[in-house]
Amino acid sequence: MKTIVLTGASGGVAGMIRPLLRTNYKLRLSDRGAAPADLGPNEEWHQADLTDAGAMAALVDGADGVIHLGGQSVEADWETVARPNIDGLYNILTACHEKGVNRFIFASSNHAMGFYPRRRRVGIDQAVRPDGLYGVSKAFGEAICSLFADKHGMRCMSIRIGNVGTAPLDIRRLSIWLHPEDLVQLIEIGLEHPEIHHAIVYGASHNERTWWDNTSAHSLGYEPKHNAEDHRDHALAEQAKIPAEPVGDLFQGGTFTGDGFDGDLDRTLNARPIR
Ligand code: 15L
Repeated sequence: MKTIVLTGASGGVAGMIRPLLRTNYKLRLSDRGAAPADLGPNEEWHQADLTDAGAMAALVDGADGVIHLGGQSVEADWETVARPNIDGLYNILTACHEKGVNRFIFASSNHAMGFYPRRRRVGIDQAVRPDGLYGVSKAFGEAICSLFADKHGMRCMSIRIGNVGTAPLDIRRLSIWLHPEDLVQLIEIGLEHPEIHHAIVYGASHNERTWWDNTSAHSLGYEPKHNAEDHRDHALAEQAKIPAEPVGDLFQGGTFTGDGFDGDLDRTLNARPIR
């Protein structure tokens, strides 16, 4: 069995995918916080902070790959975002390079592209349009994974995750939802596919209302099993409880785009595509 490091292991997404991953891999779980209460078979615990380069070197030593969910997972001030998501990501990638760990799965986010209007279909060939400092850190993450693939021969996958859960939470999530089983399928492609260099894929299930062209994932064999539309009534009922948002409802990134917005709404919405 391969040994795979999972960062952010005490978080919500990790909690949903660990039971599926540990049937196929020996997991080395890591987080800066407390260990998950439900450690299972094939799981061992290593408390470590991404900002500690020495701890990252020890963490990845002897592993076959890394699933990097760790770091700041929502919008925050620059210091809070940059320490784990910029410096920390650099630390763990450098540790992988030094220790010969060749596979790296990066949890990117839809928020790297959040300022694309909902009416636009986007793929992996358009320029990034981050919707906050968190989104900027995810665009940086994709760039540094590309660098480590090109310059150091690593095999990386950046998954632009939509929203992970057992059901979509609102109308926006009907377009971007990702069932944990489909996320695990993408991760296993990233860990195993022989031809990956740096793949950018969308972390989305088979959603009828998708805004994303996920050809890059499908060409690697991704066949999502879940469809947000099967949970349509639940999502629409939840949406009815949420107030309308003049900015957030127009863009793919939702509330992240309206947070602190004092720009030119018409220009942001109608800007000519860069490509
Ligand atoms: C993300 O990237 C966040 O980590 C998650 O908490 C959600 O906000 C998600 O995006 C989303 O866009 O729904």
